[in-house]
Amino acid sequence: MYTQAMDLPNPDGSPQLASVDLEAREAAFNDRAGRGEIVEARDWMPEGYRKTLVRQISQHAHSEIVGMLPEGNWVTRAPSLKRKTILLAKIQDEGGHGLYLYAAAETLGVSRDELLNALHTGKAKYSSIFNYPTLSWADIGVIGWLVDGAAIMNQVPLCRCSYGPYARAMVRICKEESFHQRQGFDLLLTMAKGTDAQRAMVQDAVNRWWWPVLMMFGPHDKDSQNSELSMKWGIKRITNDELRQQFVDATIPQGELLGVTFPDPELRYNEARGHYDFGPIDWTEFWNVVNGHGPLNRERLAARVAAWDEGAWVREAALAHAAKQAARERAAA
Ligand code: FAQ
Repeated sequence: MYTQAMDLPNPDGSPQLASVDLEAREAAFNDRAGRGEIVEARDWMPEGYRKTLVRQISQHAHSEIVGMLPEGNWVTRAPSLKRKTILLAKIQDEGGHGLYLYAAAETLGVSRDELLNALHTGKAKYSSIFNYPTLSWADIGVIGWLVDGAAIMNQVPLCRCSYGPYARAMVRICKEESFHQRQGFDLLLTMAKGTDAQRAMVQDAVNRWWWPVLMMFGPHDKDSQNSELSMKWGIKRITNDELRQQFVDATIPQGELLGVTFPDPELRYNEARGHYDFGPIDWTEFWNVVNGHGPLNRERLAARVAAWDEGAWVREAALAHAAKQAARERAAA
């Protein structure tokens, strides 16, 4: 059992007991994570666990913030007031998700400035999917249906992640993502009941987004360098390939309801497996996008950097206000 005694400081004030070696601590931590116990910010944790969480949570936060851009492109062109308010609410939710996630990452001892600096200098990753363009209004529906659909499939198991602050943030995020997915499907269903031109627009959007959405789940399990440790520590509960398969199985019947086809000649239900078979993913395209050479990587990063630069006066004003307030309180004391 992982005990409190192990968390007592050394006599010199350093954080570890000399008698407890690191390996024993790690073994106790792994047992604890293996039993499904929740780890909190002030608990001892192996450095690798902390780093993996900072990596994943910050990439996730960046994805939410960059993910506002493809949809933001359509706010001024939404076809009705109702669709515009729904889209605005969704984009604001994504901004909120980014903020909860940056806050969860900060509990691990990194600052928001460090994380944003890594994004702005191109060192940090964010989801490959947000480097693709939104060419028509149907793309907004497809982002809700497929991109949020994939995000939910991946994120529901994260509500049971071993790290408490991340798991708790994910509960609220998943509730909001579920509204996002439904509004996307509703938008597409409306278009599917419309004109031939609208149906063609929906099909074209599905054709362009289908494969990039399957890539969202990450490389095959055999090529996923982080999965083994993340699964051992209870950060990830289900592997990349398992989640991708669950997503395909759930989505194909929804597509049939919409009357769309999927751009994969190998897609068919396999009775023996009880799952849909699907064709090979173009991993060259995936790694190109992840490594900064997708259709819109440069534009996405430039938009984030410009937003940060243009917001400098807000940060300065907030700091000046806080300094003035502190001076007033000191004078009153
Ligand atoms: N894009 O070893 P693994 C959303 C990287 S939020 C870019 O398998 P891991 C909401 C990976 O980082 C969408 N990079 O990695 C929304 C690693 O590189 P590293 C984001 C990717 O972490 C909807 C390397 O490849 N969701 O959509 C991608 O075990 C609509 C090897 O991969 C999350 O972040 C990718 N697709 O598994 C917003 C969920 N896949 O870091 C707006 C939390 C992999 O070693 C509109 N994250 N890589 O240099 C996760 O569950 C995991 O991090 C995975 C990757 C599953 C994404």
